[in-house]
Amino acid sequence: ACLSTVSLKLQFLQFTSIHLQFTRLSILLINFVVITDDGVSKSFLAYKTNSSAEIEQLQTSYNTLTKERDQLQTSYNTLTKERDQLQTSYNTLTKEKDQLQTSYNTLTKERANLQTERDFLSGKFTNLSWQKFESSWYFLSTETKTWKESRQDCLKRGADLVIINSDKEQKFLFNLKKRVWIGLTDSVNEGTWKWVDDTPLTTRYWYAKQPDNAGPNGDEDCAEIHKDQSPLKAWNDMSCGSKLNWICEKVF
Ligand SMILES: [Ca+2]
Ligand SMILES: [Ca+2]
Ligand SMILES: [Ca+2]
Repeated sequence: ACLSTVSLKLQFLQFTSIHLQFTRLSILLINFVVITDDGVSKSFLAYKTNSSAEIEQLQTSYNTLTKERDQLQTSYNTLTKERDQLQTSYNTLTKEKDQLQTSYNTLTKERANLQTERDFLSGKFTNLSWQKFESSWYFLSTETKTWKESRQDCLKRGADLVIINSDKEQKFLFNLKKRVWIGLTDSVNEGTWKWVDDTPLTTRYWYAKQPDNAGPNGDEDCAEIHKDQSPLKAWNDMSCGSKLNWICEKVF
């Protein structure tokens, strides 16, 4: 039959639209069913897609998005690795913190013990007629002895003859108002004065014209503080065999 002589009845219209994620590519499908007067039916399928320009654009954005996704994947992997490293560091630091805490607790306990011990020893030292000045303890003898015997006495007490390190210390010793041996001698090398710990003499508190090495019996190789001079000009060299008081110093 000829289509122009038949009446057309549009029986059924169907379309399907598919949206693809990312690409937004859509396809429109239309199914026509035509029925002629003599009951013959025919179906036509029509479809429409995006234009090729659109498709190209979509392809480009798809590629860009793929690239971006890959970069994100790489970043994600890197970040995952970094997170794992940080986790490891965190665990290590946590362990170290615990160890330090333990050390700290132990040291705190030890410090408390040492403070108790120090207080106890301070009392003992004071009873044994030692006196404290700045960071040292000093023992002033009541007897007189030669320089060598004086030093022996100090060593027996766990100390040594005093070494003078500052004006303050010199003034403190001078104010004891006694003629005392100090830990200074030139007996090894005439004219080269050394402290008992072997350090050379740098700051001097000699009285005028001293040291003169001019004793009645020859050499004067040991140093004393002479109580009648001025505080910072008070030293004299004496014959080591003379008997004087002495001062021991214990440094803490
Ligand atoms: Ca000293
Ligand atoms: Ca001398
Ligand atoms: Ca002298």
